[in-house]
Amino acid sequence: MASDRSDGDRDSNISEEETENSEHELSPDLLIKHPLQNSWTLWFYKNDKTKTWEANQREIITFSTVEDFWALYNHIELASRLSAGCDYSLFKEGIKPMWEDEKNRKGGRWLINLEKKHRSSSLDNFWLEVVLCLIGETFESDSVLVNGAVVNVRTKGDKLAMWLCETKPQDSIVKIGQKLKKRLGIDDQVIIGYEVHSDTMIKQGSMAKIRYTI
Ligand code: MGP
Repeated sequence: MASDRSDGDRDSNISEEETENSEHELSPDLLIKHPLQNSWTLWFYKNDKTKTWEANQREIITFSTVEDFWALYNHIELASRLSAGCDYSLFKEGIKPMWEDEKNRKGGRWLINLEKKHRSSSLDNFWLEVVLCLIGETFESDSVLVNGAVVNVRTKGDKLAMWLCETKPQDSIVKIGQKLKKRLGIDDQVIIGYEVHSDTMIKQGSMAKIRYTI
């Protein structure tokens, strides 16, 4: 999963910084990291058939500053490069990325199904945008309803989901979905649905009952 991605721009930034550091002492202001409102934990799921679903979920790291987020993001593999069957989940610290967690038990998810062809064009941008919505508390007062988000890398088509802790009030749940759709630049004609976890758990076939659509 680790990749230490770097591109030309980033390389030149680092070398500029390194040059600066060696010439001057950094002022204390530049050493202070920018705290996030919440601490977030990254989880990685790898489909090992010899283990239970729960045992395949691995807690990777918790971060609580902007700088630590970018250090992590630049270090790990892009979602589009993970093997089929893997997931990344980013949840508020203390919440496990599973239906059974006390904070998820009564909640649900806004689900975005991607067509296969969108892995190369959209998956990584969408996932980054979803993550920035989370850590940037984009949903203002409704951000308290947000538990986390998951990206499922699947041969049949990748999925992105934002997990919320409640299924009501409808207007707050819908507002979050609309904002998410707007941030991702998803066309108005494309309909996304909100599923309640208790329905997803017992779904027959590939579709769970949809509570709200936008
Ligand atoms: P999935 O990984 O969310 O989707 O669920 P996938 O692989 O696209 O499969 P599909 O069924 O949606 O088409 C796959 C399976 O993982 C589920 O059927 C469950 O067996 C298990 N699973 C997924 N989640 C999110 C949970 C969870 O929160 N708790 C438990 N116990 N099992 C889960």
